[in-house]
Amino acid sequence: NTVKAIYPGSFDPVTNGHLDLIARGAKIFDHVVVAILKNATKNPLFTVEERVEMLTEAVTGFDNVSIATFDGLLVDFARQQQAQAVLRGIRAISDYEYELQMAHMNRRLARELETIFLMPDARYSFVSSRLVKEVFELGGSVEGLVPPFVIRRLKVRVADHNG
Ligand code: COD
Repeated sequence: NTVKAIYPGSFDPVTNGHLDLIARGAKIFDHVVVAILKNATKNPLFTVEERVEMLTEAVTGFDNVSIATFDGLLVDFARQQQAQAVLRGIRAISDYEYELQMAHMNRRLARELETIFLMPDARYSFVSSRLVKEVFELGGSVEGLVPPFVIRRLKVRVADHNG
């Protein structure tokens, strides 16, 4: 009996904090599906296709991690994938309230699905996609917080934006 977990998110872009969590999940579960939400209301910096490409590159070293996209309810996608768990990261107390709300709502929608929280290495506990984008756009270094190929894509994207 194999145990499959869905690791859902926006991943705009993937950070080393996400990758730390993927590595921890890959040790525990037989299979981890990283699932990118397609129809987020947020105004994304990278298209879903670009995010798939970056995540695919980021997980080449894992043979039990795959990348997928989804829209609609997470619980419907999890059922369709026959996953038993949803993997989420908790960086600090501030993440907890939002995560708890989602976990309870998802439990109400799908009682068989468990949400599992893992904490990243402390050196990634302050890293978020939002801050990475903000710091990079303002000319700060994000070296060590995202993979090198994400920095390359950020450079291209920000150069495009600035004409
Ligand atoms: N270290 C460790 N973990 C991290 C780090 C870090 N530095 N940064 C982020 N994480 C974790 C986050 O805590 C989260 O668990 C995960 O990585 C993904 O992060 P994000 O920011 O990309 O993901 P979100 O919060 O935008 O994802 C929200 C969902 C897409 C999961 C949610 O909106 C959803 O399920 N939507 C589908 C519709 C639905 O079912 N809605 C009802 C939900 S109850």
